[in-house]
Amino acid sequence: MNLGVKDLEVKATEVRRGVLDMVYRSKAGHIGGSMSSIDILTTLYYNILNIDSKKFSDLGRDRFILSKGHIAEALYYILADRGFFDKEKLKTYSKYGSTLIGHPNNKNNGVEVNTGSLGHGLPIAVGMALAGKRDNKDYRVYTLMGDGEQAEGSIWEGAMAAHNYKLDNLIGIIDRNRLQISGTTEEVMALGSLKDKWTSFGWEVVEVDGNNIEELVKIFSKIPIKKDKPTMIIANTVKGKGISFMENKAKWHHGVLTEEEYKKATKELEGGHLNE
Ligand SMILES: Cc1ncc(C[n+]2csc(CCOP(=O)(O)OP(=O)(O)O)c2C)c(N)n1
Ligand SMILES: [Mg+2]
Repeated sequence: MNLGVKDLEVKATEVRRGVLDMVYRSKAGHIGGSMSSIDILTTLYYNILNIDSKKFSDLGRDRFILSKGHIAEALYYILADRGFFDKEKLKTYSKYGSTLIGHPNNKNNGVEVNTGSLGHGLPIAVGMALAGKRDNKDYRVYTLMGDGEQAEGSIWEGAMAAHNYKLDNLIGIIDRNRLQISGTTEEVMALGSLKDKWTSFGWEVVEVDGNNIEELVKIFSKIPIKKDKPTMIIANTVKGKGISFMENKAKWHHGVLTEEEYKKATKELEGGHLNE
């Protein structure tokens, strides 16, 4: 699938509405971090990734790993919309007995890896990218991490290995929304310059506005930026993007909406994508 920028923006708003409904219905989920990542996920799933819902086991497919697994609802909505499973099933999200549990679960077609324990997506992606090189396959491996997640030591082991094995088929994305579960990333575990850190680990690093789909399409289309080097995209975003009372508020990391808040959020999203 290869939607243009305008259609991607419309789709991102649709995904935001879908996720809002899922979280409101089940009274569970991580809405702030979903909203910040939805423009990135929409760009990947509707323009960049080479995947086919009918042939998900194809060994040549691109791989996407949602390392910040707590936003499973956004991944589930997109996978259902792309035909990996029935959209009706989204109504069971986070309900007892459903396979659509609160973190990505590979009992559902389209989910590569079970994630949720932060810090594991990148090391797994490194293994997949290395396998691709050794098998002479030309697929790419993408993984989306949080900025709070950068505190996990396993990420930096993966970072070294990716450089060591010259994995230019590996693309990391950091959702740099500057918030984590209980406050700002600088308060909880200061990150300093992520660009300097990843550059010093041997990655090619670019920074983009992660809520600007036009910029995202442009940068993803240039990969690999440097031969033999893994790429890190630092995507500056707003946590809660698109719903005014959630934007930049740590309390909406996993907040549950009242009926009044739900109505307000729905109305705001009716206006379309905020980049316009
Ligand atoms: C290993 C591990 N420790 C703690 C948690 C609990 N937890 C879930 S989300 C979260 C904050 C993550 O912040 P960030 O990576 O910035 O995510 P985002 O802001 O994009 O939602 C934490 C600490 C977890 N899922 N895994
Ligand atoms: Mg964050």
